[in-house]
Amino acid sequence: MNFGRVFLLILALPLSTQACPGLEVHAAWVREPPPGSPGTAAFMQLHNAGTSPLTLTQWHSPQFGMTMLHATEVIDGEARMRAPAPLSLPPGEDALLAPGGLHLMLMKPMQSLHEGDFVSIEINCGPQARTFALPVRREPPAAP
Ligand SMILES: [Cu+2]
Repeated sequence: MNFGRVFLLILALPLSTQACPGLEVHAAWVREPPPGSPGTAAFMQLHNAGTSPLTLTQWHSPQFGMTMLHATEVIDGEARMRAPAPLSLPPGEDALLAPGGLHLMLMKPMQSLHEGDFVSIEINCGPQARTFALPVRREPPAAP
């Protein structure tokens, strides 16, 4: 049994359950920001275990001044980031936020963060939001 994975799944359980029915967050982590860094990024696998489509419209963390979903694109050999449309998650579908692709940009940290700390992330599905606690790590969690 892989206790590391079980630990992560437990940590990613929602702190509130009213909104975004069926929304699951797996293998989530926030990259430990280098000292003096203006920001960092969060990665996760999102899953809609519900029976209705979910649209993730806004992202917020009380520990950062600015939080936004980003997509990385390589244009003329240069990686650029842009804000994608709100993320649609049909029932049974997954969306992967991973280094080099979709990611949650976390800018203007309010405090220093180190491996073992947690970042609170609110995900809005329409007017309501669910909050998840994401662990800060230096390296990605091992693949499941
Ligand atoms: Cu970005």
